[in-house]
Amino acid sequence: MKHWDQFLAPYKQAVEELKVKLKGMRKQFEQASSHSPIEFVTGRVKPIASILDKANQKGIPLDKLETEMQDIAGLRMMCQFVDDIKRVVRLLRNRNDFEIVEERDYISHKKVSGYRSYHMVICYPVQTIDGEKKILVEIQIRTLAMNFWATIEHSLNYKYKGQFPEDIQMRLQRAAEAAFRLDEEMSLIRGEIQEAQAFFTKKKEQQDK
Ligand code: 0O2
Repeated sequence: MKHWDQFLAPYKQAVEELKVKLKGMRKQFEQASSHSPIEFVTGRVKPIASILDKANQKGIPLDKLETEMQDIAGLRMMCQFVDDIKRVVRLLRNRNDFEIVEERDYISHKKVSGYRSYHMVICYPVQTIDGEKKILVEIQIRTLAMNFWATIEHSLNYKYKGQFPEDIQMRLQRAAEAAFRLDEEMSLIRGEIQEAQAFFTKKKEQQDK
């Protein structure tokens, strides 16, 4: 267990640091009184049991985890609109506190399961008492609708271990299509929504003064 604590420590540090940094981007948009493409940010270090399961499934030797398992440290950035995702991706590409190693666009190319999300794998330098350590971190960028679907599907996947009964499989496919249409509908009234949100933010600021 001591070994795992030591192994996971830089991953925990990377997640904590990146949560502050990525949440900070949202704050900056708020301070500039402009629409934030980031709704909220979450982060986690993969539980040891999930690391072992995934290593087993994918045939990754435990001494190769650092280089071959890209999502031990994971961040999620949720956006209101599909177009916000592109904006967030551009913002991340412009940063110079990490390097982008890989990008996977499961929005233009959704997975067979119906999963949609934009994945970015970055190499993030963590400063430790033994010097700099570079850590792979996966950032998943998705809309609230994509996140809703993925969260539900993930819990069902856990229950059925990927072997969904036919009716559940069909419902999940339909739910994925509904989430896609929801994103499309929201994009069409984006201007209207943002105007209303800006109005309420201003009103709240005036009340707080
Ligand atoms: P957890 O519990 O989220 O950590 P693979 O795992 O083979 O699909 P790979 O190469 O690891 O693929 O990379 P990928 O697909 O870019 O990222 C894997 C992560 O994306 C998953 O982590 C999920 O978080 C998410 N994901 C990918 N496909 C799906 C899907 O069909 N449904 C849902 N709900 N999430 C998905 P883990 O390790 O599976 O789990």
